[in-house]
Amino acid sequence: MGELQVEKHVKYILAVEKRKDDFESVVMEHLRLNGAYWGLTTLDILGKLDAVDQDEVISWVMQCQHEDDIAGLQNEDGSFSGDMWGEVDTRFSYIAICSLALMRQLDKIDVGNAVKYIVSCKNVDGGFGCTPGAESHAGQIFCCVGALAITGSLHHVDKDLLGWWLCERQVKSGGLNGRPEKLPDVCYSWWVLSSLILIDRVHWIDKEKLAKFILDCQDKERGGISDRPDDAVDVFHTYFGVAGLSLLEYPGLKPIDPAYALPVSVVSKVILGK
Ligand code: 3PZ
Ligand code: ZN
Repeated sequence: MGELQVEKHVKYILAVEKRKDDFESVVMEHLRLNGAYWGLTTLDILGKLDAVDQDEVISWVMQCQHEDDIAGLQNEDGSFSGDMWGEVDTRFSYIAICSLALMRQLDKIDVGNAVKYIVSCKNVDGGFGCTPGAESHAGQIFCCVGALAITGSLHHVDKDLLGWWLCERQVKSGGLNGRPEKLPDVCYSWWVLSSLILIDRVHWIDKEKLAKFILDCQDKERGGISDRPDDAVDVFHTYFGVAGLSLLEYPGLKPIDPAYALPVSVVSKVILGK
């Protein structure tokens, strides 16, 4: 497996950032703000944020802001739509609650109703889906448990039942999958592990085997991390791999907050003012 290739991953992220005009990047245009978040947060966890020109990043991010606001997307039943077209999903509840908490503006929405909607998406297996009655999925569980953690509502979660479902996601190789019978994938190291930490059940999986699985997904020559060993790397799995290793307390990495998916240092600065 070997060690985390810190310098190689920094080089890989900087190269992706520069390569804005090739085919792959044009196809991914709508993902560029997500890409900036994945790339910059990875650099921060690795302690290498000074590798980018911060003023340049800030002015580019500011260009992406629109007039419309998050609170306007909350519906009568407490759910959130993703945009003006109206699709409803607990992913949007998480994004709204996480962003407003970071801006200390949760008072702009009906938090009680938002929590009620998320709880209505809870299933008999202890997990959560994207809408009421929809199948449990680890990505959706992270969104719901994260939003409940941020709003201080984790008492709505059956921790033993959900912990059981989540720890069953670990397969022989040590990796985690998102649903029963699926292949393991590095990004589920984040969705599953962060949820287990938030409900105090992380000791129910083999942390060492998971760390080994993530390290096995590195491209040791060119940098970057893939979904599973020997696949093509991308910024998304590079971020969730490094973030997963941070949750596993891999040496030399900055700690990441399991609910906000941002470095603990960023969350405390933004929310507590230091
Ligand atoms: C990937 N998106 O819909 S996407 C994403 N997936 O925009 C970004 N694990 O084909 C990258 N799968 C790579 N760079 C994959 C973001 C998806 C997640 C797909 C994926 C990841 C397994 C199949 C949804 C936050 C934001 C968005 C998502 C999840 C969490 C794709 C396929 C889909 C997408 C982008 C590229 C390469 C990168
Ligand atoms: Zn993945």
